[in-house]
Amino acid sequence: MKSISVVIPARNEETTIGKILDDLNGAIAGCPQYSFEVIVVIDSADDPTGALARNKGAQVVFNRRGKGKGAALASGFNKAKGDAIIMFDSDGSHNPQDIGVFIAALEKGAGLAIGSRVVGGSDDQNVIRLFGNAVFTCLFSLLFGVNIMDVLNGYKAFRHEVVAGCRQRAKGFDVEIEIAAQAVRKGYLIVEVSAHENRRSGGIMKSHALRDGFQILWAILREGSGYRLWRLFHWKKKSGGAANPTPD
Ligand SMILES: Nc1nc2c(ncn2[C@@H]2O[C@H](COP(=O)(O)OP(=O)(O)OP(=O)(O)O)[C@@H](O)[C@H]2O)c(=O)[nH]1
Ligand SMILES: [Mg+2]
Repeated sequence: MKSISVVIPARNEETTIGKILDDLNGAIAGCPQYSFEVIVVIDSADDPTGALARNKGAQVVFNRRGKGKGAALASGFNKAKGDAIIMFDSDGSHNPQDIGVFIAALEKGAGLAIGSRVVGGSDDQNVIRLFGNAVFTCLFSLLFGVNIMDVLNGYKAFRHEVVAGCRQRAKGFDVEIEIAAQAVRKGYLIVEVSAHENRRSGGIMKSHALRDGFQILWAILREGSGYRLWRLFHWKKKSGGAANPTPD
């Protein structure tokens, strides 16, 4: 792995973007063995976040796929040239100095590294979020046969191939499910690394517990049932179509 793209979705984050990019540029300077590109994805030319990001040396990309974090990330992935991609929020929730830990996990063989707030802690959880995250992560783990603790965390790093050739359907926060599902389907190892989540340092929350909760649940059921059917089909093909193959 030589090059890394950091993709940052940002909608009306003008109060936070400058400091975040300063801190991120500092962290990047600590990883001289890699070449980095920083891509900030905004939705409209009226959003001052774009000009501020450009001033800090970031490449600014317009999301033309419709409103939402998932749509913005897909626009960024489309432009990303790195061997690996790091998803990074623009509200101060994620600590730039953690990028080294994510990169190390990929270098050790993971296809997808997810920041775990269960291990790293969070200043931004409440009962609804904790409960929702626990239920959705359990359901995802059951359907996909993996053992993870925090599938919804937006701090993720993955090999570019995880999203290559995939149609990114998720428009909103269901993107977290789609990316993890793609990694499982393509057979990549998923690991979790410790990552602390800060409270957003300015601006306004873009997520909505009920609306995004339903969207996430639907994505888990849709992707999970598709994956189970795919597994069944491949297993049947391998076993010559026998419903209950008996050992020789
Ligand atoms: N370009 C773009 N970015 C978005 C959109 N929706 C969310 N984002 C970004 O996605 C990231 C996560 O959104 P947040 O509002 O922080 O969601 P959250 O973490 O659930 O909410 P907080 O508790 O307020 O941090 C932020 O960097 C947002 O700016 C969108 O429609 N377009
Ligand atoms: Mg946030």
